Amino acid sequence: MKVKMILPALTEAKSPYWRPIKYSLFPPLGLATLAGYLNDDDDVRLQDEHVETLDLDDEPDLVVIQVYITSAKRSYEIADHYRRRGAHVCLGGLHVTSLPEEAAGHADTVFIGPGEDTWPAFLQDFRAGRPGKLYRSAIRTLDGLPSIRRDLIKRHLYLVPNSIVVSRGCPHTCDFCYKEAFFEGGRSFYTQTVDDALREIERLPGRHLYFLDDHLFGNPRFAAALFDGMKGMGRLWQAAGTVKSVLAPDLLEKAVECGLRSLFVGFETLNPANLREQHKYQNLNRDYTVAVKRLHSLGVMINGSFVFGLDDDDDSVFDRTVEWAIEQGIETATFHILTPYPGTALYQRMAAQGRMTSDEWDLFDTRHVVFRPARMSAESLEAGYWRAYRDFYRWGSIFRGAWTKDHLLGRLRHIGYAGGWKKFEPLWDWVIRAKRAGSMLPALETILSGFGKHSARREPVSTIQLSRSFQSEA
Ligand code: B12
Ligand code: SF4
Repeated sequence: MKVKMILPALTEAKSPYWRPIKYSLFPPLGLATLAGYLNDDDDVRLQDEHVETLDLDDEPDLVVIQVYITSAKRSYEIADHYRRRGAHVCLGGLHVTSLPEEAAGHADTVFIGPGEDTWPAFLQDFRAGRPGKLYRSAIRTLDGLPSIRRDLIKRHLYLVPNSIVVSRGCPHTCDFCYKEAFFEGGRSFYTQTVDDALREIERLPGRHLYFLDDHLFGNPRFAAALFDGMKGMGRLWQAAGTVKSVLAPDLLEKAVECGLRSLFVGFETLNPANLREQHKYQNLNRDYTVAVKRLHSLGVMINGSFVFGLDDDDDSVFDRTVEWAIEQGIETATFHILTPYPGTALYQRMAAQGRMTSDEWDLFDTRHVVFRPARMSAESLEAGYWRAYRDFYRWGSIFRGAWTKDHLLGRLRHIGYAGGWKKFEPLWDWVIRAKRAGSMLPALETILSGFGKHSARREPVSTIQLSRSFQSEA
């Protein structure tokens, strides 16, 4: 059987003028996971439109497309094209789960939720000549997964070819997050066994890893055992975690011991009223400053994530947030405009209040305003968002942030990392066009390793400070 798997890109990722590095970071892990269920004699081809031009002249029997909200329009175009050519087209992923009826207009089969149970069931039906129209995931486990088909990934096209996920979902339920909708009808947070996770890590060549788990620290027992198992492997790794998990005693130290060097932290907002509004209770009453100090004292760089446009935000939110992030010495920041994804509690609330202003899915990219903000105009929100990026990544701000570190290597590392992402964009553009993103990995590893030596000051934040800020509510 000839199988074609496609990750379609949003327009910006294919721009002839400018290619941001973020679209050449990670390979399509979801599709490579699904490819593991195919037979050895199936002829499978995996294409990622973010990094290569799609070959649409082929004639596969089965086409599998992963649909994100921002690439939905493009996904449907490709799906229609292959259906006209007589292929059986399967659509799945986050956006299909949010709006299965919309997707069904462009597919022979649609899939709701994660694919580890539905995809093998479909394959069996398809081979037997009786494929269903809709498959809904109900069994949530990562036990006994077939090997991810990493051989299908064109590693040299990605800066971070070693991306990995060892869990699915997250234990929390923030209103703006896609995760409750995606995992509806079953468990919404589960992990691999520690042994399976370690085996997958061992398959990955080189030193660098990026855990794409929503919340790698979400199950502390699993995380602790994983970090113990990774000790001595000589890895350098990055991941995402919550403020709460950073403040929890011991786990972070274990993570650092086995190679954690940079963490994506969902601060989201500095305003407790906004946190309550979004049911992001795990961030409430946490001292963000202590969390930042704790990470920095252990030599972990921070990518802080912030959302603008929450109901308590007014025009002052941009400058206040950027200034705070610079003063804290946060190395990189990711800003988002609040985006209500269909299927989320936030979307339902906004729709009920008549505040949704767009259903152009291409615009749901966290850079456009698609709802009516409560305390500022849509124009101010969009302008403030872009200003925040400009202000945070000015050389003056980068140097100011770097100078919060009290040793030279820490400062250089800060400048190298922050500058590397945003100040050398023409270089990234060139590297991507030359199809050499993978060749920049050694530079990333050097910066993460603190220029070859562990850059942590090893000055733990005092235990009293920590236990005050880590109040053990759920
Ligand atoms: C890595 C990542 C990226 C990478 C690359 C994506 C890639 N190569 O796959 C980059 C940096 C490019 C990226 C960019 C963006 N991203 Co992003 N990203 C992620 C992240 C962190 C991990 C994705 C991943 O690998 N998951 C692990 C794999 C195993 O799971 P999976 O891909 O979901 O696949 C499983 C299922 O979905 C299902 N499945 C998927 N497809 C199909 C198809 C069939 C037929 C079947 C049966 C099953 C199936 O089965 C798979 C196995 O279970 C997710 C968060 C998350 N946890 O998913 C956000 C996430 C996907 N991103 C998101 C967003 C909003 C964006 C951006 C718009 C952000 C921005 N402002 O630029 C852009 C645009 C993306 C685009 N191209 O349209 C949202 C998507 C929301 C939505 N409703 O679509 C997410 C969920 C983050 C969030 N919490 O909001 N992203
Ligand atoms: S903590 Fe992050 S991943 Fe978990 S529900 Fe909230 S936003 Fe989503």
